[in-house]
Amino acid sequence: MRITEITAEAYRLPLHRAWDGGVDRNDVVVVRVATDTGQTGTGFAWTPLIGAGAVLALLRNDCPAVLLGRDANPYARWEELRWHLREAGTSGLTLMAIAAVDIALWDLTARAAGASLVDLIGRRRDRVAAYGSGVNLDYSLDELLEQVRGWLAAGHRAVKIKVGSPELERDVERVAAVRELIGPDRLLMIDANQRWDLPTAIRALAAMERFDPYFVEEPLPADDLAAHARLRAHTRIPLAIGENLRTIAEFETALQLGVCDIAQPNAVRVGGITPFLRIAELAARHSVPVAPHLLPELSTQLALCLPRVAMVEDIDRASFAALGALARPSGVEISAGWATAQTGPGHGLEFAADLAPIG
Ligand code: SMN
Ligand code: MG
Repeated sequence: MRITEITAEAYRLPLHRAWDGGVDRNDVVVVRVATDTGQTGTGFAWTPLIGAGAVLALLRNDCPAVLLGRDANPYARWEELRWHLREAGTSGLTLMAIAAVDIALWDLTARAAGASLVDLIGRRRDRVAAYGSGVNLDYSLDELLEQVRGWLAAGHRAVKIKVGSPELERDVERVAAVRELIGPDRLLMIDANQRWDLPTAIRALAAMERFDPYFVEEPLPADDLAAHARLRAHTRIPLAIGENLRTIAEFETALQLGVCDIAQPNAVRVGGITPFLRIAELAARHSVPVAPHLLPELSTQLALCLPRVAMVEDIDRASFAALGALARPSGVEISAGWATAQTGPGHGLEFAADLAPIG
């Protein structure tokens, strides 16, 4: 199957309620690939706010040269794209653009085989635990508890809330209130989104340990792995990192340093399904489970195939379905705290035809 056409378009998906820091939308860059055998595949890049225009430009201006006329094999095309784009960087925006193509090629390969993406990769389980998650540091305590009540009503047995307030007392009050609300048996995770420095993280985690966090996510600046190693000596709370690691090499270093107890690659940010699966294999070799970051519709499908998996993130009203981005249900469902996928051929994500293009 040779690639005959590649198109890319960017769309803006307004959030139901803005996230901290003025994030009022998610942008998605949709790629469509066609072959000489009449097969098609759809891929996407995603970003909360920054970079969709740059990713679109890379896809339109710089990717066709190494795709048109070539075999639609995701592994081979991934290596070539990465080499071809290296002078624009080997991380960040470049990987987001490669991800869109890679996801499209996996979709195309699965559809050509008449298989779901999950069956093409290799289904290891029929369901994976999901957790309720929100970007809620700016919520009042009442709003936060209301949000958590909604997750409990939806059947979640695990929830994740933000910490990293300017005042530690505020965080402690919120973590205590959520633990009280969910009871001792459900899992409570906390996410600091890199907001602490080392002494603050040590203090904060000492104060929060009694609420039994299942993990603390991004306690420190993501690129300071040495600081994570120092924090490790001060806390028994497992460390979850990965949403701001990009390359396979970065994950390998974090795993080797022993500072990543739960790995959280984002399938778009790491460059697509091809590197995501390699990262998951590396994590499994270090006895570390993967909790894919966001993108519940794709993350669920990947999680069903991984050697070691923790949970998938059910992000509050920000799945593609909840943002109104899909033409029809994807076949991925999160219900009663479990995520499942019955997608039919490919990954099942068909973007709505009436989304408004950016620019
Ligand atoms: C998060 C990061 C980026 C966008 C939305 C939410 C958050 C999470 O850190 O882990 O859910
Ligand atoms: Mg996070």
